[in-house]
Amino acid sequence: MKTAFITGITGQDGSHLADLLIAKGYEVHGVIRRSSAFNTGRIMHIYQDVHQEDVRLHLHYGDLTDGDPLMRLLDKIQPDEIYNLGAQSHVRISFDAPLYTADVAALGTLRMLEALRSLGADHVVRFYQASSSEMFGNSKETPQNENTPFRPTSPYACAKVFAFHQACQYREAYGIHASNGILFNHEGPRRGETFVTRKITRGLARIMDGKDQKLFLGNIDAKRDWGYVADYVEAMWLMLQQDEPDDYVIATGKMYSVRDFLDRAFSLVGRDWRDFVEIDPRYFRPSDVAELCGDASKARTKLGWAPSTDFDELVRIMVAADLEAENLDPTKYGL
Ligand code: NAP
Ligand code: G4F
Repeated sequence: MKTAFITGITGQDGSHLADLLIAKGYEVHGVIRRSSAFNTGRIMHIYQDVHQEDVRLHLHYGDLTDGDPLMRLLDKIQPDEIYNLGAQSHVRISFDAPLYTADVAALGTLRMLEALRSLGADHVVRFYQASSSEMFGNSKETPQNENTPFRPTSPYACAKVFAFHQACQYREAYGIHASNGILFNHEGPRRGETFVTRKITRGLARIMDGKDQKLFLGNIDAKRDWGYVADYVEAMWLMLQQDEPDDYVIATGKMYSVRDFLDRAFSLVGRDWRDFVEIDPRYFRPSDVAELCGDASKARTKLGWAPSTDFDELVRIMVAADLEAENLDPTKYGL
């Protein structure tokens, strides 16, 4: 049985990756942070309907800002694969908390790589680094691929560029099997409520339920390449199954604006978003990435990876899930 170690297991991607690895027969260890509120809601279902002796999910308290305990954990668990997904992952918030964002996303990655290196050469571990399309910033090239230069435009993106290069450097200097997944935006019903797609589908469901009258958004002209999260965690796993470590863009190759997302989501329930959406300057960023679109040809060829879910289906899945969460019946709208 293989053993995996996941930072960020309580987040959107970490929870889907845990589902995938458990289904593949792995024993999964995850780092969780102490929180004043319950923060394991996305992974609790893994414990349901299984006998205690069958539980292959183990949670450990830790933090990417605190390196020594991470080192001790890795030494104790001796994982075969490490997925470093933990981060302050909100781009807008990284402008308010730049040092903290860098501490977690940039130095946190370095702490993980040092912890891995301390395991010694006799223990071969494969390392996945959660790199981001945000690193391309306002790129001069469209679509972006593995050779496109980075032009980061936020503290978050700068931190991720540092982490990307650190993973490459440990690969070259120490022969570590470290791969970067340069993932474009990926979404689903477990997406954090303050990212724009989920904010829209949750806001729409609350409007339909009569709880809210308005939805306040920022730059709705921004364009992103949005995919479905389950496809993207499969790509992470595929990268660590390769004999050689490498870096891969993971994307759908199709770009839509926030306006397009609004159009699609509201029309599914027979509403016009213009009647409900107001622009609020609070949600604008000091600098924003106008558009991102990825070219995942390398992943297609080398990993055999392809996205399974298109934009319309992604919006449908998210709207249906948020209607259900509000105890509204999605089938009433044919969803
Ligand atoms: P997310 O939902 O925001 O989850 C982030 C995870 O990191 C959570 O488990 C969070 O714990 C944990 N975390 C935050 N600060 C930490 C710290 N100081 N120490 C340890 N753990 C910490 O993000 P996601 O969407 O799943 O994304 C996963 C990773 O992929 C992130 O690194 C993100 O930057 C990157 N990424 C995401 C996308 C995307 O479209 N989703 C695209 C490219 C790259 P709590 O639950 O306790 O907050
Ligand atoms: O949903 P977003 O916050 O995602 P963003 O900034 O693209 O970052 C996400 O994807 C990255 C991959 O490229 C990840 F690395 C990162 O961790 C995160 O998962 O915003 C998308 C766009 C932006 O241009 C933003 O300005 O939507 C625009 N937007 C418009 N109104 C809004 C809002 N974004 C948010 N969060 N909230 C709004 O009200």
